[in-house]
Amino acid sequence: MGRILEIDGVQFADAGLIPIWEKVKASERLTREEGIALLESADFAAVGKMADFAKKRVSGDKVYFVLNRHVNPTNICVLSCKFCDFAKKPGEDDAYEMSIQEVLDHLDDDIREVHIVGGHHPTWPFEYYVDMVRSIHQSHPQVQIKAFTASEIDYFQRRWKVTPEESLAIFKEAGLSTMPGGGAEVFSSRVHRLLLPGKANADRWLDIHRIAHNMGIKTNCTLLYGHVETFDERIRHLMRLRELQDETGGFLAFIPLEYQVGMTGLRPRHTPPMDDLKMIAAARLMLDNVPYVKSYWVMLGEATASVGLNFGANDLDGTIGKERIAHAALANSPAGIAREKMLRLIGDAGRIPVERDAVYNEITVYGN
Ligand code: V47
Repeated sequence: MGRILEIDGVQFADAGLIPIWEKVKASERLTREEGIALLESADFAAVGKMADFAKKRVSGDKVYFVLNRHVNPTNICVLSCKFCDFAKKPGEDDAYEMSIQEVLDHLDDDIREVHIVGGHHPTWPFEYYVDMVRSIHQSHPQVQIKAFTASEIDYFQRRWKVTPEESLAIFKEAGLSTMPGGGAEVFSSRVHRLLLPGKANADRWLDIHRIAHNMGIKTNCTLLYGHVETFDERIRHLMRLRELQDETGGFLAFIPLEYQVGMTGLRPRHTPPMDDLKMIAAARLMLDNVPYVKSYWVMLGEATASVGLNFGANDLDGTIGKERIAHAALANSPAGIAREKMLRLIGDAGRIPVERDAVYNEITVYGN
């Protein structure tokens, strides 16, 4: 760092970023080394400017959000992922199971999307999940159902011998629209061995999303960062997502999930906001083929999430209601925020709020 250089409206304190800027302007794909350089650079303002430029090419000043509800039907889980504060064993204090009626009671006619992710329950039969999707679809036909991570779809095969092709066809027929991006964590086999033994690995997670995409089911993708992974492992993860997207085009959005430290003892403190912002920016710049990058306020907090809208993100997720996974890990964001607050957070970032549905059809463009 030394002299400030200005090139095409971006000021660089870190001259090492300038070749990356040339490639971004020319819409050339970034390499692994360049991805790592973005995360390592102390010049976070320049990293953000480049990502903002790339984002504007995709969606101008629009920032999307959806009126939605997160439902986590059970926290009982056969897995013991070391990063997770949400999962409980049967009989433990705070273990819970929701009936289908309780799931339905969480919904109302204002929302457009329901997001369903839960523990890998030891005994709930596969049919219970199908009934859940069907009941939601029948009672709230206007609500698009985004349900079950690839890890859950993998578990349905291990536990109930229903292949991903079979389960996804059944869920689709019952009313499922899209799949969430959870369960990917970090694709590195080192991290897998350390933190999530027994969970669907990278190849399996990607395979299940490939199957969904080939069946016409759009999905999201995630990275859980800020625990034991390295920058190199983060960028390799993004590159595997980019590769699958080149093949199928089935990913709608990428969500960088900031690890919530909770009580797991994995890390003493959460990722500093500047590093969260660089993570969003690096994702935008590496994932040149994924249209939406979320600034996930539940994990980032509202203030950082709003700033993230100037660092390459073009989606604030949704109003959410009662989220339990991050809050079990002591996230200090509110449990749900209203449409007015969404509009304010997007307005504060100087962007145009656009209410969307689950597959990014625009419902209302505000402020026009
Ligand atoms: O897969 C678990 C993560 C994910 C912690 O697709 C944790 O639109 C942080 O996938 N700190 C579930 N994260 C959430 C998820 C998601 C969220 C919002 C939108 C979408 C989407 C998907 O939560 C899990 C896991 O990676 N998780 N524990 C924790 N302590």
